[in-house]
Amino acid sequence: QMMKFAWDNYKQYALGKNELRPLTKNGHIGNMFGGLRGATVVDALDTLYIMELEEEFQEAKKWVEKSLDLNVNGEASLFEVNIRYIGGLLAAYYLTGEEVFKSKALELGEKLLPAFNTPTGIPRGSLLSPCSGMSWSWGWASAGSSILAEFGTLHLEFLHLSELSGNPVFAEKASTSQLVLNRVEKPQGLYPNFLSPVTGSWVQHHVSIGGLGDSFYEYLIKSWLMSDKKDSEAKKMYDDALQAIEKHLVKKSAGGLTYIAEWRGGILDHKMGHLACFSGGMIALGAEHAGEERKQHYMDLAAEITNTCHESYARSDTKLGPEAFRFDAGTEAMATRLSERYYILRPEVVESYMYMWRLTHEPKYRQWGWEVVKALEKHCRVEAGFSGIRDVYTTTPSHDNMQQSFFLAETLKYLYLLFCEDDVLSLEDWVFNTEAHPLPVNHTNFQA
Ligand code: DMJ
Repeated sequence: QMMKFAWDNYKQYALGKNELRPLTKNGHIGNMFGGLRGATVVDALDTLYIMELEEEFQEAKKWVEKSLDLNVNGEASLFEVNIRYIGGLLAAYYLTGEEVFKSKALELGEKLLPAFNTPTGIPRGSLLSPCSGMSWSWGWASAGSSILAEFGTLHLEFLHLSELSGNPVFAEKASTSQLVLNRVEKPQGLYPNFLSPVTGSWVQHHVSIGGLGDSFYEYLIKSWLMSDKKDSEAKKMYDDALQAIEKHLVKKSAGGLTYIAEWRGGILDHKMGHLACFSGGMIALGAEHAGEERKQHYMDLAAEITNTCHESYARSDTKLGPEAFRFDAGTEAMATRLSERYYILRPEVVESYMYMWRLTHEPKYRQWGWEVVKALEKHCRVEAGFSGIRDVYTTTPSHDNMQQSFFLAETLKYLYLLFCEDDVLSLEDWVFNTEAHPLPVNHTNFQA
């Protein structure tokens, strides 16, 4: 019902725009996707399909067939286009077998290739009209650098593009990034967030498992799983990275909460972003494939981190979590800055509940998920859709007037899967890209 409500309102007020503005009842285009439109349609396809919202899925499919125009100009984010559009189209293809999704994914994939024309093969973050072949680094990223979570989050989709097209170029591009990262020297074994696509060296020593770093780590373990456990380079990189993270960034608060701090040139910032809360699920997913002596240890670590993220929700008045929470000056798992109190319908905490449920079957994860459902209904549902809120610490929150496309792609999908049987998109046969689009594990034989 929540998905139907979110979709129906998007369709009524914003179909063809990227996102719905539920208060003003109109559409939002934004600046992440260049000239591409319909981000919510493409992000919602697989969720509508698995929820058996047949009529709504057909509406979305029809829009893709008739109106998803890929011959567009404008500054687009390689990362966002990849995880939402390519990921969404690939998942829709694998779930339904409908050719239109495959051909659109391949056509769009071709248009992303100019971003990789750099001396190292590490792509820049942003690309203009694909036909112009121009790409550049984000103005806000340090000294022309590329961002770890952006260029490190291509592997899953690009391997499938090669598999489906028979053209190895996509897999080669993604593997080059992995190779460069594997070879570069890492401070204390950690991966900083900014790397020069020209020299292949780090530009700044900021390490985070939240924003700017997050999905790079996720794609290492998932690349290995998706390759049917053949990509041993990715697995080793994941194992080594997790050990370094645990050694240098994982801390326990005075109140006994385990969290992952950020690292700035050797100095710890005792802050955890909402984005970093995906890591409970990731560590649990990797745990059963760790060495015998570390399996239980990693499951415990995953449970502790997920518990901390739950605390960040439980300690707020709305029972939704802030964008970032801190462990300093007597504060535990709460935002201390006004600018970090908002919640924009993000999925990471329920994502970890879903993995923890599937891997442990402890009922508390379903209970925690249900708390989120109730809080979303109470504080984020407005007359024409769901909206983010500006302050999780007040029960009369002000709404931000944005129904993010990832709410339909991820938050609602993970909540649904939390209450499904384990064989609905089983973790043995599917890996979820970082936008929760399911891609099949390759039980046959493709390799980068
Ligand atoms: C999503 O687009 C993806 O999950 C991404 O990896 C991080 N940010 C958003 C959701 O919070």
